[in-house]
Amino acid sequence: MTKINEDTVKISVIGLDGAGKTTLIAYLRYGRFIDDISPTIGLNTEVIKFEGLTFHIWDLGGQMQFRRTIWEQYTENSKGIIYVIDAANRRRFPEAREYLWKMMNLEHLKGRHIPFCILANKIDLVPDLSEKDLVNYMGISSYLSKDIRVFRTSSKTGEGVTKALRWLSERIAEQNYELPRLSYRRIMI
Ligand SMILES: Nc1nc2c(ncn2[C@@H]2O[C@H](COP(=O)(O)OP(=O)(O)OP(=O)(O)O)[C@@H](O)[C@H]2O)c(=O)[nH]1
Ligand SMILES: [Mg+2]
Repeated sequence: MTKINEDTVKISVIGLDGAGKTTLIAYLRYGRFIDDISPTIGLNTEVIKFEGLTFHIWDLGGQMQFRRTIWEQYTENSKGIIYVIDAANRRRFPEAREYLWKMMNLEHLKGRHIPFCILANKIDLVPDLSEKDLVNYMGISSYLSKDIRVFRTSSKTGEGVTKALRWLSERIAEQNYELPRLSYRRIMI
């Protein structure tokens, strides 16, 4: 079991219930699709090594009752946020958009250059949906910056998962005072 120490980077994974957060984390952990995952009640944490970095991943339940309390509380001190959207469920885009905006404007996240990795997940079900489409649906075209990006992913096929994580870890490493040590570790491991 990987230990948590001061080099471990805290990341919070949020998004509506059923978006595929826990499945994504399971993909990262086991390298394959795990299809019998139950809805997350409250939160779970997982420690994952990714390209020489150790991520302490906080998987925050997406059901309504967890959004106000757990999302707000447990994103504090995160070095990065992953916001997962079910790209195949257009009916819930307005709700996904509402909470994305809420979180981007949260006091402890806003203006602090904490990278937001927004995932158009379940892209295997809607292969024609582009990143630009999702940006438009979420109303975030003017928010996109070097800290806020959208990636097309599938927690089923693994498409886009490594690319998104790599971007997030690079952004975190760049903005972190531990940069030299992180870079050194990345090369050595
Ligand atoms: N086709 C497809 N199905 C997916 C994908 N990701 C997740 N699923 C399915 O979507 C359902 C919900 O996945 P979860 O990982 O439990 O979703 P969650 O975001 O953790 O949901 P909460 O824990 O309730 O917040 C499951 O049946 C998954 O198998 C994906 O990329 N493609
Ligand atoms: Mg879950």
